[in-house]
Formats: sequence, structure tokens, C-alpha cells
Amino acid sequence: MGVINTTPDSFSDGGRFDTTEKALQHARQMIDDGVDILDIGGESTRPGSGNVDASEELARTIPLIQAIREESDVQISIDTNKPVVMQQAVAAGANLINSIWALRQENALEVAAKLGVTVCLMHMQGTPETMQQNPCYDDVVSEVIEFLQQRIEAAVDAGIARENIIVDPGFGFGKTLQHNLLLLKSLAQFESLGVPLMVGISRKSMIGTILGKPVEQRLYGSISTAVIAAMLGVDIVRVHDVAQTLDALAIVDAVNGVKVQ
Ligand code: PT1
Repeated sequence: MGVINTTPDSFSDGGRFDTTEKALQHARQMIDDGVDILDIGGESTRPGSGNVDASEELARTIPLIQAIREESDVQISIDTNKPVVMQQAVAAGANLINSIWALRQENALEVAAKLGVTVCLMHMQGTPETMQQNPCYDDVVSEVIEFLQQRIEAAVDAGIARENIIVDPGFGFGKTLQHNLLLLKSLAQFESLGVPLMVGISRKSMIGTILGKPVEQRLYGSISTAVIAAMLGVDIVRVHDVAQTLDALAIVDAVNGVKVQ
């Protein structure tokens, strides 16, 4: 899964068309590079980030989804908290709802169930505004697995087919470096949930903290986490650097596919 940024660039005041056009070019490059799923988000959910209103989020995401869909059959994921954005995104051609809230918002489960598309349910402790203030667990791995188990059941109860559910431990969402490392090391345990597993670690501060490097120097660290995740059975990695990560994952696939004699 490749991450497409749709937030206006503060260094240029080119306006909406410029932003959509740049995002579309970015999407085309990822498609060329061999991406399977494009993740489109119109609201930042990074630690400390605030809210964006629905009209703004729709204006950032819907024209882009339509434009991508006009030229490609690539899978499109909508990263949103808002039922209205889910509905319009799916109408425009999105195949997957990526929910950092695991569809806990008012009406989200019902709307997703009605739309009939695949959903990604992610674990988060707290809210994006405050989640990094004092993340706290007795046993982070079992608590995250337990949460995801409960959200799978809630989704199935709401009418979402089990085959249409993906789960994600939510790296960096209410977790210290220690919590993130424990989760990364324990990813094989998530297989017990019985649904595909996705992770997003690319360029995150857990890599920055280990390396002491800013976001633009985290490529090799990011690739390393993708390789670890894939070796531990993760099905989908959410990344910024598609071509580079695909090379690394081809090596993992080759090793996993070799016949031991
Ligand atoms: C994710 C994810 C996401 N991450 C899913 N969706 C983000 N399913 C947005 C940092 O510590 O992992 N899974 N959508 C981006 N969020 C963050 C969180 C970005 C933490 C950066 C950090 O640097």
C-alpha cells in the first residue's frame, strides 16, 4: 500500500487544482512502481494533529479518487474517520475503508457495512491529539490483539463479512518506542486473529528515534521494518517508498518460497 498525501503544500499557494494534480502524479508514479493499493487520506492523523472539516476533506480526496479511477483499476483505500467521506469515496471508486478508529465513530460500522467494501480496523489508544502524552499498557501485545478481536466481532455483528476485514496494530498511535518494538517483534501472534494483517511504520518517529534521523532520512530504516514485518507474516505494508520496498519484499518472497531440501 502506497501513501498518497493530499494535504496542501504550505510552500506553494497553487491552490486545490495544484494539490490534486500533484497527488495524481504521485499516484501514477506509484502505479508504475507496482503498488497494489493506494491509500488516500484528506486529514492528517499524526500525533498532535487536529481535525479537518468534512467539506475540506471531501474536496481533497474525492476528485483525486475519481481521477485515479478514470485511468487505473488499482485498489484505492480511503483513510478517513467520517461516514460521509466513506460514502462518497466508495461512490467515486474506492475499494477499502481504512479506519484508524476501527469504525468506533457514530454510524461508521453501519455505513461501512452498507457499502460492502473491505475495511481496515486499526488499534489506537486515545485520540491523535493526545495519544502520545502518556501511552500506557500492562501487556501491549495482548491488549492490542484483544482490542482488534473485539472490533472484528463488532464489525461482523454489524454485517461486515469476515472476509472483508483487515486489522492493523497501529504503530505510533498511543505507543512508546518500547511498545512499538514489542508489537513489531510479536507480529506473528496476530495471525491468531484469522484475518489479513497490515502495518504502517514507514518514516514514523519510532524509526527516527532509533536512528536519530529526520523524516527524510528514514528510508533504509523503513525498508528494514517492512522486511521484518513481511518475514513475520504481515500481508500489507503501508509505505511511502513503493519501488524500494517492493525490491526488499521480492527478496522476502524468494526466501519464503524456496524449497528446503
Ligand atoms: C497506520 C497509519 C494509517 N498511519 C493505518 N492507517 C498513519 N491503517 C495514517 C510517528 O510516530 O499505521 N495504519 N494512517 C500515519 N500516522 C502516524 C502515526 C504518522 C505516527 C507518524 C507517526 O511519526
